[in-house]
Amino acid sequence: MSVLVGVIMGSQSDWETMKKACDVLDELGVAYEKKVVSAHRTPDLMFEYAETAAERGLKVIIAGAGGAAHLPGMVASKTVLPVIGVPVKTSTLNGLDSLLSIVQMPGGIPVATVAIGQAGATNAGLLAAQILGAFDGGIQQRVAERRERIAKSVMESSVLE
Ligand code: RP5
Repeated sequence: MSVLVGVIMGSQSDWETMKKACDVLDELGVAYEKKVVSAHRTPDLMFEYAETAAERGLKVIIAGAGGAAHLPGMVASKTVLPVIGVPVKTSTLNGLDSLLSIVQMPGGIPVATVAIGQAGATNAGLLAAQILGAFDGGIQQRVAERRERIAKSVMESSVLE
């Protein structure tokens, strides 16, 4: 199975959050790779990763970072693949710093920004699968089935007394 999604993060400390994106991709049978790539600590690696991503066969990149979260935007500036940015929650500013760093891209270089923290990482995995699903009926079907399972579980577990 060829690797379609690159999941990158600025630090090992982001893994607890970014694991949620990988969990979804595992669940939906989407092949991915995962790697720590830091905009500030390993800038050359970041540029190399972004510049070679498309030729290596990746279709979507999920990039998570916290604080001065430049990774998603800088990667987006060096690839024409869609980039989904995950703002990692920080202890000092609760991830608002991460969110604003990622979402406020200048016109011309988009980053699809999801919510702060683990819910955002889950949605990043789902959004990547939905993008791929537009061209792959199997993936799209599995996304639809996942939604059906969620709806069923909500309806079965709602007890308001
Ligand atoms: C960012 O700085 C990373 O994405 C991480 O969220 C944050 C803190 O990194 P560590 O100091 O925990 O390695 O680049």
